[in-house]
Amino acid sequence: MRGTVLLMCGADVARVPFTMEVVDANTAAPVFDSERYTTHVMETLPVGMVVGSLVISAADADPDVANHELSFGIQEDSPFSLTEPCEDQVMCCRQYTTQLKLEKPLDWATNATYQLTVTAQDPGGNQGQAVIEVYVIQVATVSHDGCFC
Ligand SMILES: [Ca+2]
Ligand SMILES: [Ca+2]
Repeated sequence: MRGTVLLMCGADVARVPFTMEVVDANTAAPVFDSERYTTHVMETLPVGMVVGSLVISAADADPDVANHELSFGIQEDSPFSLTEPCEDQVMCCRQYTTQLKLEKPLDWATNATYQLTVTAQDPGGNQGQAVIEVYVIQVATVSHDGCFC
């Protein structure tokens, strides 16, 4: 913002131009595009692969990168991790996206569903939360003795 300020001292008057810079404060918290995500994963998905069917995204309305850069995390112990966030400009906000990545083999017989709490956090510690439900799809395999399990 630019303007002119009028300085008066007795009969002397001076016009002094000024420029005012408005600095962004960290006033916005991350918001996910959905409170709940659901995805299905084959139990044979190789470790290291990304669950391609699911994209998790959150946005922070603060314009300054020091106030809107988001990091993601999963609260529970699970066979999944999250990929490095990707940044995108969507409408007025910066949006960050991440995906689930498999870190340990899945076994439908041991655990057929996972409920994960995912958090998005800005550099100031403001947080948003969402839930991811992962349904493991059983894949019939034949063992050495010929039985399907
Ligand atoms: Ca702000
Ligand atoms: Ca923020």
